[in-house]
Amino acid sequence: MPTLDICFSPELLPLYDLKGRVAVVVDILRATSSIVTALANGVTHLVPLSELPECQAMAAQGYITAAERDGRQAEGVDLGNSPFGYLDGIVPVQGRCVAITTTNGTRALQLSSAADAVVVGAFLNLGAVAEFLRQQQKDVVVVCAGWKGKFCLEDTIFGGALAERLADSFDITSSDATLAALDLWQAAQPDVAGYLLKSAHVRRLNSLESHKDMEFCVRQDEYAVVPLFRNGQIEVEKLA
Ligand code: 3SL
Repeated sequence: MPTLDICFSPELLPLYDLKGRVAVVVDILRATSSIVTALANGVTHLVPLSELPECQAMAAQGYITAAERDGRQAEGVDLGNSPFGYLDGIVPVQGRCVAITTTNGTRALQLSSAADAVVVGAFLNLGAVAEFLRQQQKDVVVVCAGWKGKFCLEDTIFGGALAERLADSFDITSSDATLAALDLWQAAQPDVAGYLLKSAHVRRLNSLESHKDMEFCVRQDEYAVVPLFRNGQIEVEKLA
C-alpha cells in the first residue's frame, strides 16, 4: 500500500526523498487556492517565479502578472494573490496565462520539483487531487508551504483532510506527521473557518481585510481540476 507523509515546512524538505514519489504542494492561504481558482476559471497556465522583477518582466510576453509580498499585492503587477482576482472580472483571465510570485507558495513548488509529479493541492480541489493520487498508486508527500519556513495550521489540516480521503487506499498510519495532521483535521472539521481564526496567517490576512479569501479557500471540492507543475509551468492534468 502506498504511504502518505507530510512535510510541515519547505525547510524540512532535505529530510524527504521526493524521487519516485508524488508531491502535493499546498498553500491554502492563498497561493495554491488561487492557482486552482485561476485554472478552473479559464487561465491556460501559470509560471511560478521567485523574484518580483522577473514576474513583472513577463508582462512583455503577454502574461498577466500576479504577485504578493507580506500578504499584500506587490507594486507594478496586475493582480495580488486573492482567488477573487480570477473571479471578479476586473482583469479578464479567460484564455490568458499568468506569471505569479508569492512569499511561500511558489517557492514550495520550485523546491518540490525532484518529485515524479508535483500536484497543486487546495481544499478547493481536494476530491480531484485524492482521485488523481489513487490512480497514481505512488507514495505521496504533502509539502506544506508554511510561512517563511515555519509550520502553519491551514496547510497541515489540508494534509489531514487528504489523508482522511485516502484512508481506504493509502497507509496513513506510519508517519507521525500524518497522524498529527489527522488529529488537527478532526479538531478543525466541524467548522474549518472558525477553527482557523486562531491561525497566525488568518490573523495577518484579517488585518489586511482578506477574511472573505479565507472563507473561500476552505470550501471543499469546488473545482475538479488537478494542476501539475512540470517544465516550469502549472497546467491542468486531464483526468482519465
Ligand atoms: O506566501 C504565499 O505564498 C502566499 O500565499 C501568502 S498570502 O496569503 O498571499 O499572504
